[in-house]
Amino acid sequence: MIKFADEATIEVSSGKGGNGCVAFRREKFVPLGGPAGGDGGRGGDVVFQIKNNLRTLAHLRYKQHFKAKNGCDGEGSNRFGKDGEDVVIPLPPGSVIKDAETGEVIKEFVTQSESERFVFLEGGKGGWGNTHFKTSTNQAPEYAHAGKPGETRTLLIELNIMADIGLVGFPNAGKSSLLDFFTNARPKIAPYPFTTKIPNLGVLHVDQERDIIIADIPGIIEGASDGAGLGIRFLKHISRTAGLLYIIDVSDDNCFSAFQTLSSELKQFSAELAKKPFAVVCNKLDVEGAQERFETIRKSLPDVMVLGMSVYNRQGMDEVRKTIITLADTVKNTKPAATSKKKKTVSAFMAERSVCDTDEIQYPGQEQ
Ligand SMILES: Nc1nc2c(ncn2[C@@H]2O[C@H](COP(=O)(O)OP(=O)(O)OP(=O)(O)O)[C@@H](O)[C@H]2O)c(=O)[nH]1
Ligand SMILES: [Mg+2]
Repeated sequence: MIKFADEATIEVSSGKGGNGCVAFRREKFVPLGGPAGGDGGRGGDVVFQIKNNLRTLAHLRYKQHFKAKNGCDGEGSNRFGKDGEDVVIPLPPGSVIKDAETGEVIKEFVTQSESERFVFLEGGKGGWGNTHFKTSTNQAPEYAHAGKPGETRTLLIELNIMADIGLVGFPNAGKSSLLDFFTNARPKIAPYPFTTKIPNLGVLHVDQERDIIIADIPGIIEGASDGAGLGIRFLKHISRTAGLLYIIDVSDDNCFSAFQTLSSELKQFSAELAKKPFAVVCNKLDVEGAQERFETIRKSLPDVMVLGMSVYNRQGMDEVRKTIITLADTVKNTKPAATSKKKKTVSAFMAERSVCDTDEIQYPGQEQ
């Protein structure tokens, strides 16, 4: 099975401060020149920074130890040691930093602002050189301070992909086909279950100002919460969405219980996820008998928005598009203006990149 890099354990260390120096001024014609030992430099910090071109934690698979540079020791003639260089660890938006031992959440990156830097560990302070210890009674101190040590911590980094709309459905229902139709993503589509093995993201371009990110996750089957199929671990990636689309294949007789099965699996994963605004989309209306099944489902769920579509012959697609926009707006309308403004920038950024970009970094949607 392809492993989607959404978890990584890393060890980070800040740099040690440089030692203070013991030195004395020695110059011709300046007898007893006094102490002249400079201070040690500061150790480098451990810093995390959001990088929007990263979409997974694959880069942390190959490098798990990050160490900031130590500060340099102070020198004679009151010269300060150089500060140690920080180690900057890039993370994709949606990353959560946890203490590996306690599981305590240290930081959650919910924005996509690359300017957000999080200094996790500060480097050790540099030690004072002997100049600092000169007093009237001790004019030639023979001692200096050692630099303070850095700190080392083991961290668990988790990634929750950030998307506006999540697609939920049995395998083969047409989730990836929908993503392919509406967005720039080109996921693998095939007539067998579990074609999608890792989440795919796509951007639906609404207008100049607005894009909606849609997440297509691997199919859910009955018992997924107990580990059946690919399980429900990917559901966490749609936990921050504004709304969900349940995709139901109405060319299949299983369709009548599909919604109940899916929503109960979701509930077992997280009650909050199951409470998100949603709509049901019945797909494959072009197939014989599908229209009747669709009508039956619609009648059986009077309080739910149930739409019909066929990606195959482009039927009902406008309605589905409108529903996606309405669902994505639900959160926007309940949040303060500042937040929704941010959201725009977020998605506008996403629009600039193709989900199929080739890079050394693995992107969701790059299924091999
Ligand atoms: N007849 C018909 N077939 C469709 C339609 N939409 C999708 N399909 C087909 O259904 C099959 C499954 O489509 P996918 O989009 O891969 O389904 P999925 O839900 O992503 O499946 P998994 O990734 O396995 O969970 C493919 O063979 C599609 O061509 C439709 O509207 N009508
Ligand atoms: Mg798929």
